[in-house]
Amino acid sequence: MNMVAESSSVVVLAGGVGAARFLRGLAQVHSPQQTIALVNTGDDTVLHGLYISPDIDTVIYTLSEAIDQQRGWGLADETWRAMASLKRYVDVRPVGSIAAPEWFNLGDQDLATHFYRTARRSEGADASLITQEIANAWKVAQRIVPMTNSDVATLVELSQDCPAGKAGTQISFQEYFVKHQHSVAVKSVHFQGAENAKPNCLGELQQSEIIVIAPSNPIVSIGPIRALAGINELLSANRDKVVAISPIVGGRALKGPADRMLTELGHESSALGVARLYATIASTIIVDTVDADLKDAIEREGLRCIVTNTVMSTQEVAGELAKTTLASISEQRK
Ligand code: FO1
Repeated sequence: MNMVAESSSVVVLAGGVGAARFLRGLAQVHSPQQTIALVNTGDDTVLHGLYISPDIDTVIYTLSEAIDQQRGWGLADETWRAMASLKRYVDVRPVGSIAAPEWFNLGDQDLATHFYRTARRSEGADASLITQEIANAWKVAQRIVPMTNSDVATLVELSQDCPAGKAGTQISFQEYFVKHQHSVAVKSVHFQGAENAKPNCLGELQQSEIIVIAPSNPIVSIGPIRALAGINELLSANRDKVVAISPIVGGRALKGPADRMLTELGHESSALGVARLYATIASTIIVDTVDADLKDAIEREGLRCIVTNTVMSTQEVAGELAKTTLASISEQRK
């Protein structure tokens, strides 16, 4: 296999769990010092006055082998005593108060990360620096960078009246995902603040040998990164070195609501639907073996299609997928 030189830089556009598993595989086959993960922060939220950055923390905890494998978020061997104590306040909080939000679970050890991020923000440190410090604390060698240092919020518009609110109401991503268990129908998604937010790593993206779009939700994980000023144009102009991995396998998302969300927003919930979303910004897409029959249709959309095992149930599969991903672009160059 024609591998990418260890000295070449690779930038991975990343969401949460799928991206984190891919990055762990990439660490087996490519120098961590030459790898940058540019991570979605549209899911970020403030609860209890604490700044919480779920995708960043999922990536860092996964790369340091501290993640709870079963849940895919938070820390292994976690305890929940602070959450249990919070319940005492639920009965006394005034109507309309956002105090004691017991629907979002923050583990006792995980809380330390949110304390640290919040305290450093209050001292004026920016998101890139704080993320670097947290990654250093967890001994992560890959460079983990938030997509921007500005606040961007992914908002989900409800398509019908439901327990989350009236049709047309916009709710935050975490209310959609965790509070309402992504069970409410979506009309549109908006990335508040993205148009004025300066993206991080524009130079690194331009200079990198390869850009990988991780197997993350194309709408709410990769969408916010694409919405930042200049990113989509940069990807289009560098399409030859962009390779995407489909997060949809056999028509279904392995985790989260990507399949339903694609359908609700008028796209096809399949690797072909994902290929269409990425056709202008990626020259190559990697799809799972169960979707081998979609290869011809995908190639008619103008992308090269590579078929391999994308379900990262073991570290070995993740390493092989990373190897195939890097080789897909270097082979194209030959
Ligand atoms: N996901 C849940 O489904 N329920 C939770 O209570 C929850 C808490 C949580 C706390 C910290 C953190 O970093 C992530 C957390 N997640 C939780 C996961 C997270 O909200 C989503 O998986 C991502 O935002 C989607 O990428």
